[in-house]
Amino acid sequence: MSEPVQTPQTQFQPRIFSGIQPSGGLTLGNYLGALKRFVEKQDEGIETIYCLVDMHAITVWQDPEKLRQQTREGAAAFIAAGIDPKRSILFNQSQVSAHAELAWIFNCVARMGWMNRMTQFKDKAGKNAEAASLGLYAYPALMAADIMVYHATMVPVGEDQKQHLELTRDIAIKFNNDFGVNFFPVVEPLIEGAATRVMSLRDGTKKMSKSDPSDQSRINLTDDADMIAAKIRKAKTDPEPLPDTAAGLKDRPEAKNLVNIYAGLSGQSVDQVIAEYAGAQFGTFKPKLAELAVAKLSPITTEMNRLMKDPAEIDRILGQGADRAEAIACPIMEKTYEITGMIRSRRG
Ligand code: AQP
Repeated sequence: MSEPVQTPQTQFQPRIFSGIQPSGGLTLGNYLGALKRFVEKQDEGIETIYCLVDMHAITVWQDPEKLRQQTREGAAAFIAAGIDPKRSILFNQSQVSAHAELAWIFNCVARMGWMNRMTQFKDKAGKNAEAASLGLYAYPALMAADIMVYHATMVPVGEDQKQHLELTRDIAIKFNNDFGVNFFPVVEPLIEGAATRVMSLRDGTKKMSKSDPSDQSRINLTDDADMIAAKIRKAKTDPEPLPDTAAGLKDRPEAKNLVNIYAGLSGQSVDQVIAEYAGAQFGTFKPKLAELAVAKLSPITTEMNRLMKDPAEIDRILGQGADRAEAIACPIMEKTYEITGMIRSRRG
């Protein structure tokens, strides 16, 4: 990528931004890789801005009525998992138009060569890239805008988003260099915990994903206790017992995934889980994992179901969050227009 000159990053206050696409029901992967971290960061007292990125979701086809439902369900999941809309800003992306405005400017900063290297586009577009939407290709520039429009300095994400965050840094640095300013911060990805990449329950080499055609491949935050237990019972494994050391999980993707999930849910390290279950058969380990998953996820599911009974209240929370988000984004967007040479004579 570019070989930018980095400008000193002294004047930016710590601020966290992250988002989740309402492109389906949220999964255990979204929970462990993102949502659980979002709550921890809020509870650490850092300023936190969280977003249901509906504009990202439409980079692949979304039925409009389902998209609305999934956005509300996503908001309910955030709140049920512990996001407090008073302490964090919680909203849906399309209500703050500055995201799309900055994305256009970043489309003009990012280079085709950079975008061509994005592996998520290759994975999602598949063999027929010609038929993919232009939005799917430009997705990382919108993601960079989501973060930079708040001058966010840290972004908690799962492992799969690392490359997009590197691109965000490149776009910010190129913008700063092109215009001779120190305006956009160089963001830090926060990829933390034992389960930064939760894999499919049917294939330990594939990411657990809300858009996987097989419902058996994932645990949804809306699954009840029986469904969670059944999915874990049927999860693909190998015939060997669990090893004595974490190193013994190498080349055993399905076993490694289940141990990582256990560690992520229990808050233990992988070494601690292995120490407890060394030599255990999956017939013993899987019911323990199911018990733990139900204990951790059931209260979230119950609370989500309660919140979903009042969609107007969810919409109100998202609207209030959007107002607060806009109050931060608007001055940054105005300054961006000024830096890039746009006349803004309609505003004071
Ligand atoms: N399997 C995963 N393990 C760990 N973290 C994950 N995340 C997603 N899947 C996993 C993290 O969740 C956040 C939100 O992701 P997203 O919904 O914006 O997009 P995604 O990464 O493309 O997630 P999906 O579930 O695979 O969505 P679809 O199927 O619609 O593409 C991010 O921080 C991501 O790292």
